Amino acid sequence: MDVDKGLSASPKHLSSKYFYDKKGDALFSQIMHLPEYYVTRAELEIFSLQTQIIIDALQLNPNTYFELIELGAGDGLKTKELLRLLDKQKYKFEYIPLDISLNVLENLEKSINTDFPNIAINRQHGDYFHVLKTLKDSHHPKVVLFLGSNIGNMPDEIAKDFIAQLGANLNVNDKLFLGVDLIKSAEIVLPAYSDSKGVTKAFNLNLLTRINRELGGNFEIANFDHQAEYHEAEGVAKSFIVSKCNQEVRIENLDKSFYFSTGERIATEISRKYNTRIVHQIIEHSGFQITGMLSDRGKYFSNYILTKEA
Ligand code: AVI
Repeated sequence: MDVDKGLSASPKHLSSKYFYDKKGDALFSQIMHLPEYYVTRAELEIFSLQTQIIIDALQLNPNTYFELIELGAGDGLKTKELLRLLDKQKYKFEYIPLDISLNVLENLEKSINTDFPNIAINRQHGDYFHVLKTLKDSHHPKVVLFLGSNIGNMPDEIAKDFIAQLGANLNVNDKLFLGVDLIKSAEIVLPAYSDSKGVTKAFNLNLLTRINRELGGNFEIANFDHQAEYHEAEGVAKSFIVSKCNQEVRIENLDKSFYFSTGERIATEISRKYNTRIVHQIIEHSGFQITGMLSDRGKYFSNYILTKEA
């Protein structure tokens, strides 16, 4: 349905949430290690060098049981830095990672059980909006981690709505630890979304391979290219799939053909970059206040501590 709607629209679009099948997970994992993709490294630096500062900023009480919920947990690389210190300092908590990919969650659970046998883990499979409703079921204090600038893949209005819903489902003093990529020059941002090895290209075009496999499409992948765009004034990196020629593509399960002209683009992803003004806009009317902020030494990335107020 989404695919039909997106490819019938003008301009055409496909949702970035469909990037993450098994191949997409593996490609994103590669992206995180690319020299051009500074995002993961910058946030990992914050988690490795400022772990105690994070714990202090979250105002956790070692004797009060809490839930550590991670939205879009991925491989948990950064979170493990925090888990290690919480475990060492004998905090009482349950780690609840949520991800849209079951494959990613299974791997994460295995590695947490191996690395941290004392930490209770309760994985949740689904999309972000799904977890919101389950939050109210428990009355323990909560820390929600939303890292990696994952929020940047939502248009501002959706992000605002999401944070408001999150706020409405949390209690006073609960925390949202939000990781955002900061607005910076195109010289730095653009290569992160159009790397020299073509991994991001493969990640983007995998959407078409997925439509071929799951919906009986006949996309000729070589007839499409990857394109990234970023203007510092706007602060949003945008990814597109571009048709290299005039062509028609048949999608059997939709019983429909779609026409692409040379140079025509399918919008596939936005990655918003932030500053404190934009974070303020996004949390407006959500009941959250900014009560802290940490950055890496290069000032590429920030983690905001948002506290739910009365
Ligand atoms: C998951 N997300 C925050 C990544 C980003 O930077 O927007 C996805 C990504 N797309 C291309 N490269 C990485």
